[in-house]
Amino acid sequence: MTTLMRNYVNGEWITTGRTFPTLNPVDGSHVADVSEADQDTVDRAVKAARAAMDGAWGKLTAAERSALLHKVADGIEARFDEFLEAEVADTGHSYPHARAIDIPRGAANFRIFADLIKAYPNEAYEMAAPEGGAVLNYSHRRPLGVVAVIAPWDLPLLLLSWKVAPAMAAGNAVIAKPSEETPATATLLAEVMAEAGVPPGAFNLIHGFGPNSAGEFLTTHPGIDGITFTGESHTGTIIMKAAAERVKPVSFELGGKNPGIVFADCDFDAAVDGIAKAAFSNGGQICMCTERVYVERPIFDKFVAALKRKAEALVPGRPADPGVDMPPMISAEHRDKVLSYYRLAVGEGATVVTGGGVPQFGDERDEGFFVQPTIWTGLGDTARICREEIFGPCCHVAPFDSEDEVIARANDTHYGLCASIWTQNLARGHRVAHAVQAGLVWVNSWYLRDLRTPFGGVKMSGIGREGGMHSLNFYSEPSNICVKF
Ligand code: NAD
Ligand code: 6OH
Repeated sequence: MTTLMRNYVNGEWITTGRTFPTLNPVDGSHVADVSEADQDTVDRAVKAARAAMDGAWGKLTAAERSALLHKVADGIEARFDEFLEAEVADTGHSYPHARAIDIPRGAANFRIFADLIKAYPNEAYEMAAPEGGAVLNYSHRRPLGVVAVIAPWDLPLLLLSWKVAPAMAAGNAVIAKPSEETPATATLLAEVMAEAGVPPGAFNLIHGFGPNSAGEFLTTHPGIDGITFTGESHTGTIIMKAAAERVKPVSFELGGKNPGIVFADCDFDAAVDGIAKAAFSNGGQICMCTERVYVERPIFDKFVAALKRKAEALVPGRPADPGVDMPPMISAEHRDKVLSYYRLAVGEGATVVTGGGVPQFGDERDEGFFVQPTIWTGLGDTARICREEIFGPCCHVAPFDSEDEVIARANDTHYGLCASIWTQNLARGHRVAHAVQAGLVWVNSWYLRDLRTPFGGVKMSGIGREGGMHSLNFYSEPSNICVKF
């Protein structure tokens, strides 16, 4: 029997007249049908969220919300295997990846914000009143109200919960829309919310697409008090215009064209390993992946050869295949986009060091959406494949001759999400990290995350920071209370 994933509104499961299918990207097989939220469903979700703010949910203390969110984390852990199977079926992620990252981070996101909300400090200032007497100013934080969460497909549960958890910890009612490509773990999350006893309307789930569908209905809705979004920069510009109509706050984590900078004094093996991870993890489908690699000239040839060996050792395949570490692209459409860049690279005159095509399996995986990990050299920085986000397992590697030169080239982009720097000269590591225009810079590592730290991008890579107290700052608004006594 075909599974139907439904919308979850005001504690009830809702179907509409329209459904859309989701496919398993490993072999193109049908996973489930999904009920697409229409305008009426979105209206009901907004109304339910508002009622929750005015009702049981809005009356909970921070400690009570914290306890509920820990129960949500418990619920994810208790149903770990169901979440795992759901994420793997939607994304084609390998089991080791989903087991180590996708699902544990879903639970961890709820735990960290459940803990932080209990330690969230308020400011207080004392001063003397001019006419005598004392004055105490202190800030009192209120939730924004009804928050729209729009998530992408690359790390579905991780990225949705990264925003749902702090929004709810801060006391907001949430309407979450997962990507149309990956609705399964969000649907399980709604079940867990219900089981944990989250009051109706505090967490609502709507399914659908962006334009002229659930995403647009939600982000243009007059009843929304804030929007938090992860996805493409272009989508961010559309959502920001919608939010501007009513001057609503937005928090955006958007695209990137992230540089990896490798100095000749690096720990060579660690740098090759780190850049290979940064370029090819999850098939390059993580916003922090590296598609521009700059290598100091004395080690350039040796580095390219070593990176080629890493790329060619990657194993594409089914999530349970032994050693698999190269998942498919999320969809046929995304595969076609990546392949169009593979063709463009050749058209632009790149040297294809490895890859550039589609792996052949001779079985059902040929119906899936795989591409080969690909490395190019030989292009200038103005080439389109060196400037546009591809979001696939590919990178261009270019030589450089000086620190100043590589900083300028790394910064010559509209994006600014993250960068990695590889050097054993710590002073240089700090110096270059300060000069690179990015929201996150790793020195001798990549995608090491401490969830308390600010996360987000500069330029077209985003607006605002989430993570730890930065998230709680976005999802609440301070009022200054000034008391004379
Ligand atoms: P996308 O922008 O196409 O879609 C993201 C979400 O927005 C989906 O849920 C989609 O349905 C919705 N959406 C699309 N158009 C909309 C509209 N007009 N109004 C409202 N909602 C709309 O992005 P994607 O293809 O799902 O994800 C890949 C992109 O996301 C890449 O650019 C990647 O860099 C970026 N990304 C960034 C981060 C980050 O933290 N900076 C993290 C993950 C992904
Ligand atoms: C983007 O694809 C990945 C973002 C990762 C996080 O937000 C995180 O918290 O690890």
